[in-house]
Amino acid sequence: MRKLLNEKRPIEAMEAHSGLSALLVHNSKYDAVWESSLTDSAIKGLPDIELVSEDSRLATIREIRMATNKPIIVDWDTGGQLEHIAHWVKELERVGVNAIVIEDKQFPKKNSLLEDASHSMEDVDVFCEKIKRAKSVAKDIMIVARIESLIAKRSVYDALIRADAYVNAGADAILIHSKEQVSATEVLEFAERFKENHKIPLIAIPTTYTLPEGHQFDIVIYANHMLRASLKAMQEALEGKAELASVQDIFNIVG
Ligand code: SPV
Ligand code: MG
Repeated sequence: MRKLLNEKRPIEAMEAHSGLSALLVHNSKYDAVWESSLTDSAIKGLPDIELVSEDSRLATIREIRMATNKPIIVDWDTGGQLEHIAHWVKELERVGVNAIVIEDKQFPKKNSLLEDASHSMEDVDVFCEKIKRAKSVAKDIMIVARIESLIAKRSVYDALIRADAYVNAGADAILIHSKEQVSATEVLEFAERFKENHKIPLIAIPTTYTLPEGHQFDIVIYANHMLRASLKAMQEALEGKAELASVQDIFNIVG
């Protein structure tokens, strides 16, 4: 991941939620895999509320690691309890994860894109302690601090204050999340001001907005596209409308 960041900007990461979807991403133009809490929950028929167990998440991550040697960025939600975070960072690094993202909401978080959800932000000092504990055991795995100020309807200023604190706590990269519709105004303003003071990589998840050419983000995550594509295809198949892949297409991918 760190090597790739020296070679290419922006890195583009595509979501995968299974061995099969990871094989498809492996054979695509995308540089890295995003292992999403939303899609890893949805594929099990569950809401994205930190309900899927860590062991279950790890099993999916292992499937993905078997399918591709591209970098894997894992969405580890809030990171859970402060006392547990070091354990999970070691475990994720052991299974071959390249970057772990933890977000500054309180456990159990709700999905950031959920309409009308209220979100409780974590105390800045508590979140900094999570970053420090994660960093204290990380060897090569990157620790990414994800800022949810804009999701929680706080200001760009609040996000910038948090970013300073998280960089000082040792974060290797910052992810600024937003669900601004269509225009990317607030993340672009954040990026411009963040880049004035910090050199570490900056990450965006443009699900509800589009980034313009020449943006300053170092990693761009397409967070749910493989699951959304397969959901639509499955619904169309049930309505008798879909053009199905052949069984040979499956053999061609998995052998
Ligand atoms: C995910 O893919 O699980 C994410 C991104 O965390 S979002 O769904 O936009 O919160
Ligand atoms: Mg998530």
